[in-house]
Amino acid sequence: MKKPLIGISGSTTHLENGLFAGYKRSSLDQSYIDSVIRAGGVPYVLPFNTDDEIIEEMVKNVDAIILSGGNDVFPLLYGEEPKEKLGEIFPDRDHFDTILIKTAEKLKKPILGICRGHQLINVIFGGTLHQDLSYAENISIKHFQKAKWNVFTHSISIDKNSFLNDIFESGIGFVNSFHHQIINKIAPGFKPIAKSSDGVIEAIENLNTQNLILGIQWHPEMMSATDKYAHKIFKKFIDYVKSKKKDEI
Ligand SMILES: [Mn+2]
Repeated sequence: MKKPLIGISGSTTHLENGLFAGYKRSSLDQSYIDSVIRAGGVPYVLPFNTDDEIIEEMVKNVDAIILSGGNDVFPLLYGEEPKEKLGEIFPDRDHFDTILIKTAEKLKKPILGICRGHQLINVIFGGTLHQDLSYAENISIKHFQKAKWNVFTHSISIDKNSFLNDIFESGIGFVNSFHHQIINKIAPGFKPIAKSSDGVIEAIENLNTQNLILGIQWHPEMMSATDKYAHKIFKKFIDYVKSKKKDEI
């Protein structure tokens, strides 16, 4: 059977100084690409742009999408004015990712959102975020670690009845953590499937079993080369995409 085509949302970066200061470059962390290949998928970078028709067309050409991490979500998308501790925003990318999510949902293509992608899924389907951890109550652990990207620093407990259950068989996982925003109100139609010990929603899954929409707050792509559990998340997602394709034939 052909390997599934996995579209991964890209972003844009630019150099700060010198002759090419401000000149834009399409960008995506290599680890997303390597994680998909390692798990049996064919990665396609979906380049950031602002043309709705083109964005929809890109989704039609892949079997599933992965939303990569990045800037804070624009708070007006969930009805809040920006607060003091909001980080850098990129509203055009929110628009890009929103069209990706809505098109994939409409076409019943599985969605995996990572970090910002997890947060944006929650917002697009009607949930809200805390613009910074300090605006939430009872946060007691460090969620923006000062350790290398592939080092796990905090534990999570896993919902027994979820996509993650057979990946973390013991019910406990250990993950890296590079986020200062968290889910506040979870979107209708979704359930929390992993939580840190201070109650932060670290993963969500949709209740509709016809097409998987999964959000992961940590960065499994940064760990998948060295951590079997992180690898298994990509493997199970891509295996799910494969089995879904087979059902369609
Ligand atoms: Mn965390």
